[in-house]
Amino acid sequence: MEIDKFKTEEKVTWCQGCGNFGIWVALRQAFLELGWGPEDVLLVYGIGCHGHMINYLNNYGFDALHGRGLPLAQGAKLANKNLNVIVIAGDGDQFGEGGNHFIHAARRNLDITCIIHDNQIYGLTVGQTSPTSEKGFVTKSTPHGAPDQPVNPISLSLASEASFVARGFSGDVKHLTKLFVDGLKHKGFSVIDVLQPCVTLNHLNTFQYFFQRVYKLDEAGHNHNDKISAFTKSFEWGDKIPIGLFYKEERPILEELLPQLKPEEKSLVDQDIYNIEIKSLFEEFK
Ligand SMILES: Cc1ncc(C[n+]2csc(CCOP(=O)(O)OP(=O)(O)O)c2C)c(N)n1
Repeated sequence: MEIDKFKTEEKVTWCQGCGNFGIWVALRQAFLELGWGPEDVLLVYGIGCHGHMINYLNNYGFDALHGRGLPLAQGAKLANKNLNVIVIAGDGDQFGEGGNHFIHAARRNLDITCIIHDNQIYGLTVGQTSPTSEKGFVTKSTPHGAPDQPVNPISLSLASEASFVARGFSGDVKHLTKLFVDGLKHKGFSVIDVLQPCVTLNHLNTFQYFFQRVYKLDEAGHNHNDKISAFTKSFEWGDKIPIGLFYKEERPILEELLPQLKPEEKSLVDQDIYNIEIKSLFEEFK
């Protein structure tokens, strides 16, 4: 079982049947297909049930603050461009507290992958409305139904200029693995929003709910190079819910646009900082 090399011996404490299991398996399968070892990857985690994955994956991991995975991940990638950097976020984590980071990370186009465990609820704090909860959704924090329009992760990603935008479903691990492989291979900021049912607290957006509704964009002839079609598809939610790759574009990543990070330069962590002449700098600021 080669896939087990990415796993720790920790006891998994997610609820039985949790949608996080599908993501956990698909991610390990993707690493295997990419030929990456545990040491080739840094995962930066937000705070929430999704963040518990740090205990179950055997890669480099960093537990960020709630919503702050992206700033840390960007710092790590800027310092060491040879690392494959992934952010593991929740819908509350990334679109609530971390919403502003998301917009700017997307348009910056560093070579990072952001995976959102989208269960449309706050899981770890046991069941408050999240930014992606459906309007009218009744929870402890909205007993009369959520009054706000939900954030649309796909159209937000497109409008924020993410260069790879996809949606997966944790009930279809094979399809999700392919999206992870493609997103991780993509040179630039890739977003994969994963429909991840919370079996304990969200009794609306269940596995059954999604099994009845999801269909695959590639099988429906969607052109993922067309941003207008991607936007149109992003608004489809109801009896039919599209999954797959909405949009992909090739454009220079941040590293290619900054002289000090250019491909021919070594990673910042590998550069010699011991014999730098800094006197002239100090003179300038006198
Ligand atoms: C700054 C800050 N605000 C609030 C919290 C409390 N908190 C911890 S987890 C969480 C919600 C988690 O929901 P989500 O991001 O959707 O992740 P899930 O647990 O569903 O995976 C909140 C509000 C916190 N830890 N830090």
